[in-house]
Amino acid sequence: MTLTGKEFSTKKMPTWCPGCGDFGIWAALKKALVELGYQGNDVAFVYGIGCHGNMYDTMKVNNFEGLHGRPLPVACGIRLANHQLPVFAISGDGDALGEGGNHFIHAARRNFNITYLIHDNQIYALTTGQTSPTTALGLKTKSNPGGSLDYPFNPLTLALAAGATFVARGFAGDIDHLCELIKAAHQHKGFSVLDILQPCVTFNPHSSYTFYREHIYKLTDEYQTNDKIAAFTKTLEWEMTGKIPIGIFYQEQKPTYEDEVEQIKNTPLIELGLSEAIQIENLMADFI
Ligand SMILES: Cc1ncc(C[n+]2csc(CCOP(=O)(O)OP(=O)(O)O)c2C)c(N)n1
Ligand code: SF4
Repeated sequence: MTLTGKEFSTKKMPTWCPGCGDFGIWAALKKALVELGYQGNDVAFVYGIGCHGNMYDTMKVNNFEGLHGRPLPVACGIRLANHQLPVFAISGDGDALGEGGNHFIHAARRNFNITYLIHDNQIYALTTGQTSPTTALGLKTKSNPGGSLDYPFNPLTLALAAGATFVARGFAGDIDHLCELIKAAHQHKGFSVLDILQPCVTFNPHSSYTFYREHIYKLTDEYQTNDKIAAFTKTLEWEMTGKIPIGIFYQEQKPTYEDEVEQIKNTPLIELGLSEAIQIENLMADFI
């Protein structure tokens, strides 16, 4: 494997712990950007707060680091302001599914054209190891020293139920495969969810590279990605059998939210003059 994408690196070195799965995601993402033919100014990235969000310092693209749990509202806003600008949103599992869970559901059902990468290390890592929505039942964490009492939920099943039009799972320890998934997710027109199994070597020994390598298998071409019922079943395979499929679970074509907004159908909002974008006189007439 050749690592590419130096043109997307800033001069700052990542602050992640040695061995962190975020390195694999970072490498796969830069490789994907090169292979998609982008330059840094062609794309916008939005991050939540967490170890995943620290990627902000290292990526030479249009960057915005929002609040914890809130990258999606910013990403949706960017798409509405300029739907010609491709947008990637970067979250952790806590960010996407805990504090940001509400945004996740509604961005999915509206089908915004956003590539959503969830660094799923099954822990709140930046805050040093508390239980997150995907933490395994019984895992001892800083917030549950006696073992987590919360049943974890499944980001892929939720994404399907909420209406995401592209649903996939990748592994930070397989950079080439992850790169292909990132490209496929990005080339999909609509809300693309890519849940990435990301070992946190410091705070989650349960979800290690070894554990994943022993349990993961790749979906093959025989698996049909257009059958939603089959996709639901496939997303449940891990909890039912212990085997962990990675690849594209589901994909469908639907109009995006941006496609349906009358005012920006032909021209992005940022290119409309104020008088074209807002007809304030007509609005004011209602009050006079
Ligand atoms: C609005 C808000 N709530 C909570 C926090 C505290 N906080 C910062 S990072 C974090 C957890 C991050 O976990 P996750 O999103 O899974 O990302 P990771 O660090 O694992 O990549 C929390 C709770 C915050 N900074 N802002
Ligand atoms: S704490 Fe975990 S997720 Fe954060 S940088 Fe270290 S290994 Fe990575």
